[in-house]
Amino acid sequence: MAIETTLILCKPDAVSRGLVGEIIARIERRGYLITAMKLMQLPGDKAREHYGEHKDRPFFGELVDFITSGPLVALAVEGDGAVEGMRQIIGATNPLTAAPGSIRADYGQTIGRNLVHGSDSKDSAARELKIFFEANEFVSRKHDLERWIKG
Ligand code: IDP
Ligand code: MG
Repeated sequence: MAIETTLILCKPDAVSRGLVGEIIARIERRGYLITAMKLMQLPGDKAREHYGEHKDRPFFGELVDFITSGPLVALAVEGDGAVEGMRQIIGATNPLTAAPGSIRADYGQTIGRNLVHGSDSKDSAARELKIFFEANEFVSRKHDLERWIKG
């Protein structure tokens, strides 16, 4: 067992289209546990920090404008191999090449409006979770983990 926590964002397009419940349902159905959750509008400085790895890419400005354009829902998601598992549920970056059954394939059309963010590694998850949550905003799902995941 390698219990990990990853950062998931329901981006502003997901909130605007009313798809947050659908996304959370898929996370819960997989058996992952939500340990923190927040509806917020991201300030520009945090958006630039979150997407720092893309700062030299031509789409960086658009990316920051979009992620700060309206409310998003940030989630900390815990489970066995949750970083890779959530990337699988979300699907490839471009909805056109995302696997059928993934969120991006089922609900997305374009790379710039692909609905969900998921951390791409354990190191990214640790870095990104700190941008969105304070330590005291996480709850323990220890008992659910024991009952449903480790059981
Ligand atoms: P990921 O979200 O699948 O990890 P990244 O390569 O980290 O993909 O890119 C971050 C976000 O930037 C993507 O989710 C997508 O919305 C946007 N993006 C990535 N590549 C492009 C592009 O070529 N044009 C426009 N937007 C892009
Ligand atoms: Mg990424």
